[in-house]
Amino acid sequence: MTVFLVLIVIILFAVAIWQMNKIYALSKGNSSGESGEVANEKDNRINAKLMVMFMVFLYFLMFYCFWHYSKFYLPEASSAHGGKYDNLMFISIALIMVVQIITQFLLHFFAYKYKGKKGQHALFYADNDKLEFIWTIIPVIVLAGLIIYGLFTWSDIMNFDEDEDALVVELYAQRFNWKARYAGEDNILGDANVRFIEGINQLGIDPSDVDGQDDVVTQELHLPVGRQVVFKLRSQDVLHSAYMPHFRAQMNVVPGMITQFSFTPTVTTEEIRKTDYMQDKMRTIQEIRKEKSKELAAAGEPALNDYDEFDYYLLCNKICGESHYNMQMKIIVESQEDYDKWIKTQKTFEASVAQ
Ligand SMILES: [Cu+2]
Repeated sequence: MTVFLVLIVIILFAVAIWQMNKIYALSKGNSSGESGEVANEKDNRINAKLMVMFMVFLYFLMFYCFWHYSKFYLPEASSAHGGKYDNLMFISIALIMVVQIITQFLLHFFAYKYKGKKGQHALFYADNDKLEFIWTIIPVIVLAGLIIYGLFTWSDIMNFDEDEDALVVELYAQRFNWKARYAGEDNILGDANVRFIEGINQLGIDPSDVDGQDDVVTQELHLPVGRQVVFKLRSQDVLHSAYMPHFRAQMNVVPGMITQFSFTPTVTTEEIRKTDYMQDKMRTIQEIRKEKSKELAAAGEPALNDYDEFDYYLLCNKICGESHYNMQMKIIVESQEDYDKWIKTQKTFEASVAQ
């Protein structure tokens, strides 16, 4: 790959030198009119047609990409605010699509229509206040509308009120794993600081803080469906980003400060597994894995392990080191009862220290 890139650079450099040489010769007036460097009627016609062909190619490429890559779209959001987020995204993309289809057409069509012709000169047209007003005011109104709509959506999602019964969970990022800390019976997270990290106390919970005694540290993130969750995010080392694509949630995790995000999960893990979207997706993934396993077997390597059920994941979305790609934690959205059952099986901070 490196050799290939170096070769391309050398070739492009040679072409650049060659072109500069040609420009230099042109500027000296050494070219010989018709047969030489100055474009003639035929060149102009060819270039005009190429312009139209390029436009058709661009349109084709755009629709092909939409068709071919649409299978990578995320399913409907599994959080209460997700719909608003998707709406904003859809409106922005739709607007960009409409405007670019029109402007691409105008750009290439005019290049075709007004191709160079012998004896034809451009019209001298100084200015037109009305035209300038129109093409200034329309983008101003559209952009202002889009920005205001975006700001409202943003503050709607980010400035949340904490419900009385909101579940408080800390997400703790370390290169290269996540841990979750539940606030326990009192729903208050105990103070924590890296200075307290010792032995089993990997999150640095302050052992003298009463609020921290009932905190529960887990390797899996269980969330009760339909209940607001308030995430408090901390990082032990570098900048990470907590990314939960199915819930349309992402927040930077910054060492030395606590960031937060909140959402209400609306679709349980069981429910999303049963959707047509997920069933289709799993079938495709399993086929790909089967093929890959065959290849691996042929090379004498162990086959891939089974992957038959979808799970939500919390991922890291900041390149934080060599194993960043594998920094993830399983998320299980379940009923309040199932959640209660699960959290009872987990050890409190007090109990694990005593042990
Ligand atoms: Cu990370």
